[in-house]
Amino acid sequence: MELAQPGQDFLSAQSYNAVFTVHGVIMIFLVVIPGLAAVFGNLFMPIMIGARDVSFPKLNLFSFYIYMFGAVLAVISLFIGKGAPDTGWTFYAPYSTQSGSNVIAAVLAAFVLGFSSILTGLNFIVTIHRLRAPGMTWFKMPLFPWSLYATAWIQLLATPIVGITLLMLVAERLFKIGFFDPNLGGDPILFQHLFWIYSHPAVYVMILPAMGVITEIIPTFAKRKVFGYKAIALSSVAIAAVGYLVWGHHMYTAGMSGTARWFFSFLTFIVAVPSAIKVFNWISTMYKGSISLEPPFYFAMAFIFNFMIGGLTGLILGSLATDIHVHDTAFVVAHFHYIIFGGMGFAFLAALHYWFPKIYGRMYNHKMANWSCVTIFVGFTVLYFPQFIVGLQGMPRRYFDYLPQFQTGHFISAIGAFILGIGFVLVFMNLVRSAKTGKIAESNPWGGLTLEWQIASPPTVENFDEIPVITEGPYEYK
Ligand SMILES: [Cu+2]
Repeated sequence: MELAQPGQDFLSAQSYNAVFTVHGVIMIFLVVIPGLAAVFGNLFMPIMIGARDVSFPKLNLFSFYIYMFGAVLAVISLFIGKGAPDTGWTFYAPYSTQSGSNVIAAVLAAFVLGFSSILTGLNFIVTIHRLRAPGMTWFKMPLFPWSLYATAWIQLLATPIVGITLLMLVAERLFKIGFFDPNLGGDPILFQHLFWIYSHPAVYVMILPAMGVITEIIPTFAKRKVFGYKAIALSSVAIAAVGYLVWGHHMYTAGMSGTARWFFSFLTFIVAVPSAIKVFNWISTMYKGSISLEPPFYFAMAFIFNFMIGGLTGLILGSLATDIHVHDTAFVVAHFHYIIFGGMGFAFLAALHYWFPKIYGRMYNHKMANWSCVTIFVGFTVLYFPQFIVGLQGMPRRYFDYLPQFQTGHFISAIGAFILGIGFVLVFMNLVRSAKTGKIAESNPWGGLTLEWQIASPPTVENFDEIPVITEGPYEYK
């Protein structure tokens, strides 16, 4: 709304900075990182591998409490002390070491939330190693658990790095220890390196479970055995591994050596390969399938479409020459939201509509779900696509005001935001109402072959009366 037209409308420049910072902190650390893995992973990963629960249920509960504590701290940071943090969710030094706003509380919240992420990752790794049902070899495991397994290793190994980085920032602010501030003998580029060594892999914490969900939905609705099962399983692991090595692509303009820059660019192109393999496999799975057009399938199609645009524009950002032009413009904002909202967000909605009847034992209104999918997709496209264009034209991101020539794109985006909002109201109304009063759903309304569809809806406390013995692969549609 602030950007719908040039000039100051609703917010001061300072509050605008605070609003996009808080938006970033809440969405990244409280919604997108834990969203799919913690919600649907906890609900369905144990069932899908034939287990009664995760390996350490109490640790699981503990990490939920840590999450709630971190969430409260993050929200409190908006209101106490000297005002909401204004650094952007990346907390870049040296500004974050000097800003008069409430940086320490927000940083500590992110630090606390990291423990929740690490403990959940640890729990999932142990569960997948130790609790798979008899006969479920690694390559008979469904692909959503595979994606969570790859994600869990990132959570376990990468999160401590950002934890330490944020503590260094706090130490610098409180005790004037010179890590990042050149005036104290520090180096601000060091912060960017440490930050992105975690935060690039963190993008895969967000997107890998999304890919896993889509891989569950497409075979079910195409009634086809998934194409290239092993390639999809191993590409998750490949993405997790190579994803550690590409952090420098956030820093092409930060003053790294030419050698470092082309090397990071090269590795970034490599990590695109396993992602492309997945898209290829999804499309091949649908080929000659007998497709039933249900709401989860529509959300999954919207995911693939958005993810392809997000992925291809990622290549533009991964190339040195083009990145220099669009660095720190609205183009980056558009790319990021295509991956995270168009990708992870749509996958979350797909998962919600796919597993809803299993979770509540009730079915929602299909027509309304389809309309909400269309509304959200239209709103999303109208909101974010113009940002590619104003970005290419040179509109810097995170600016509270702009020159008149950027107005058309911003105005269209503002309209899209309202359409998007209406779409979410539709989803919310449909699902909340149906959770209480929807038609009773069959235990397997979509004809899924994975284990969660073979038990009652909603599942009983320990999922299975008797642990199943696995003889076939997860998507054996003949
Ligand atoms: Cu990155």
